[in-house]
Amino acid sequence: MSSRRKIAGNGSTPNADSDRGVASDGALRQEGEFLTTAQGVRLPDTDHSLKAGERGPTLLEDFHLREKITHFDHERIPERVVHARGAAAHGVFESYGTAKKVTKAQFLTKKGQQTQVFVRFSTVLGSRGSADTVRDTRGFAVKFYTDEGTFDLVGNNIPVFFIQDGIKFPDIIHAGKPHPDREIPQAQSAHDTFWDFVSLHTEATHHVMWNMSDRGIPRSYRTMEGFGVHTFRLVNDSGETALVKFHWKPVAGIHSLVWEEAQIAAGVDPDFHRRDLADSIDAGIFPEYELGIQVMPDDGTDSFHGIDLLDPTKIVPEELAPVQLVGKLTLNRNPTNYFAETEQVAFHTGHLVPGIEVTNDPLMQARLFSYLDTQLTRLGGPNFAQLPINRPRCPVNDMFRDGMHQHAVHPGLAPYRPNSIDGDLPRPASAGQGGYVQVPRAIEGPAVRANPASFDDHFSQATMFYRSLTPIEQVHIIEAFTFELGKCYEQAIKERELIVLSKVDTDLCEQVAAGLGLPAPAGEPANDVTTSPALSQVVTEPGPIAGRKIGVIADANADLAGVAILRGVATELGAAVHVIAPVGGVLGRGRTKQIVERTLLTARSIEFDAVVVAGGTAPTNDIKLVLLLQEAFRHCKAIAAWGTGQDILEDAGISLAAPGVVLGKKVDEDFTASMVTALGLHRAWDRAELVMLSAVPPAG
Ligand code: HDE
Repeated sequence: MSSRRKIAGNGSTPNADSDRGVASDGALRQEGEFLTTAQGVRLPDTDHSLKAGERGPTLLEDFHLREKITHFDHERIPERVVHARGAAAHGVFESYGTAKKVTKAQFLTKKGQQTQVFVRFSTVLGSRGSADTVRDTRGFAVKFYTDEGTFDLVGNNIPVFFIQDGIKFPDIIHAGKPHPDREIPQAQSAHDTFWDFVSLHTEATHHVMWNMSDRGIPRSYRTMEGFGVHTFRLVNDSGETALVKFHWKPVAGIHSLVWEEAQIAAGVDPDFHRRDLADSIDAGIFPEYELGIQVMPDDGTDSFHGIDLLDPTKIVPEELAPVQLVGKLTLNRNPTNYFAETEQVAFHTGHLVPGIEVTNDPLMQARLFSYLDTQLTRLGGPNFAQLPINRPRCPVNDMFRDGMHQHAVHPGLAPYRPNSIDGDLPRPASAGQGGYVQVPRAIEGPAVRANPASFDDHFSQATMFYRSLTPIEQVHIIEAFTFELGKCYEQAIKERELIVLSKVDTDLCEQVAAGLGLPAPAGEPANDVTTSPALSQVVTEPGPIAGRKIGVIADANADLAGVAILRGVATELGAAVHVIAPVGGVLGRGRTKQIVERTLLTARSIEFDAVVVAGGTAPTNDIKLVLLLQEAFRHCKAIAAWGTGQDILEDAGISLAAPGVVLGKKVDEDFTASMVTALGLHRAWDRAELVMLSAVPPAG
């Protein structure tokens, strides 16, 4: 092994170029095989401080001790004020070329064009160490390193926002964060200040409905939609404009956890989503999303079918403006270093490229200020664009100079324009030369602190959302409201939120009121709302199973040949099989050999999309096995068994006749096909009635 390779094991890369310690991606790397100080002086010992005698005091002259501790003392930077908890991946975006009609942005216009990307997923409310599976909105921020400059699509997994005007952002975030006296609860909306705010700001109602729905607890980042939320203005080569909303459609389908799973995961595996993301990429099951656009005419009204396109609490139903697919994102590489990449990445809604412009949405306008401003504190000065993860992958000549953490050694004398010293460079670029020239848009009107009247409708789309869902999805919303409001101490807040719900849907309001033991106020929900079936995430046809996890319970006596066949079928389709046995080790030998990856002690049902009991497995009275099977059953997951494995299911109290329970004599084609179908449906919701997680009393 070469010395370069050895260094690679120490955090360096084999492709470091001739510039000492600088790799081909421009990042600084550690190099050399000897331990040194930050100044490169070789060190004989980093385990003992310099002392006056073995039992004596430490000497101030120990420059290595002081340098090491000082650097450690300053290892942390301020966490993001929102979206602090995140996980990220590198990837590639490939354009279908279909957006050429509406935009001149080159990374979207050329068919097959590939652009490097970095994507950071996040929760909003929690601190950096909080759990992944809390009920919250998820960030979905994508940095496209295009040849024309960096474009950031800083979106969420929910297509609307709580507030219509960015000036209220600090207020909603203060309300959602832990209470200032005790700093609890962490990463939760189930507390008084959140519900106080949203019940007093009814423009939040639509977003709250999404948060309380299954969208608030995604199964995985791989199975989550993304939205740009605001309306953007796209400009094509001929200067024609269109209003557009961006969507990310996960190829693996949209799937969520059930609430009990989310709660268990928060304790059993707080890293549930980031582990899944990293593991999938490591396993070569790359998360994929198609980028889509809804295109609306830019006719000067900024509205479409009566929907105000500048109001970020409104969606445009897909039935009115279909999502046209324009490219595919594939996440194919995990970050090398969490801090350098995931933590230091700096997104900004103002990172735009020619062909993509903003609109007057007052939420978007405030964001255009906030992101650059927040990076100054978080990343310690104005030069964060020089950090490797933030560096554009095209020439940069900005005439910016100096400042904290300046990495460049700028030659030349004249960072100003025009100049007669440095050859009058850099020079401005016209639109024809790729310059970002805004489409001229007329702006006039008195300076007022007011919203247009069209922003006053706070309920009709909340009603549309609720009524577009299937009954089981509605039950989940009812349960979520009942849980969250049930955690509030203030009676007045619960009562006020019930008044809000009475304006969304009578049945919803009555069911939540019944759960809270309060009277349901009479409201006047809109009756003439057209539903949008595209809003439901329940599938009726089985979808792909790539990325799904199957837990197979087996032991040394089990039909390991059957396990091997099941593994073969699953692997072919991109799903993973993990053998769960009473103790660790290896089962069997030769072609049917199975490595035990989980034991009954380390496995928990939340990890798996399906649980299977292998034929021949010896019955056990281990309560952990009963718990595993019952949880998977209660969460409506696919359950299967072959041969005598069925007896183990029955012993655990699983009804063999229940929907989504697959049985077979052996692992043959019928058995595996039924398994694949059950997994592709994600959950056997028909089972839900048998296993209601909480009994919501009937209204009235
Ligand atoms: Fe953000 N938001 N935001 N936001 N946002 C931040 O920027 C802000 C909003 C979103 O993974 C901050 O670098 C304001 C909507 C994501 O690094 C900050 C307003 C949407 C991320 C900020 C909003 C988002 C952020 C904090 C109201 C969805 C994480 C740290 C006007 C479309 C990006 C940072 C990452 C992060 C401000 C509303 C998405 C403070 C003022 C709406 C995904 O600048």
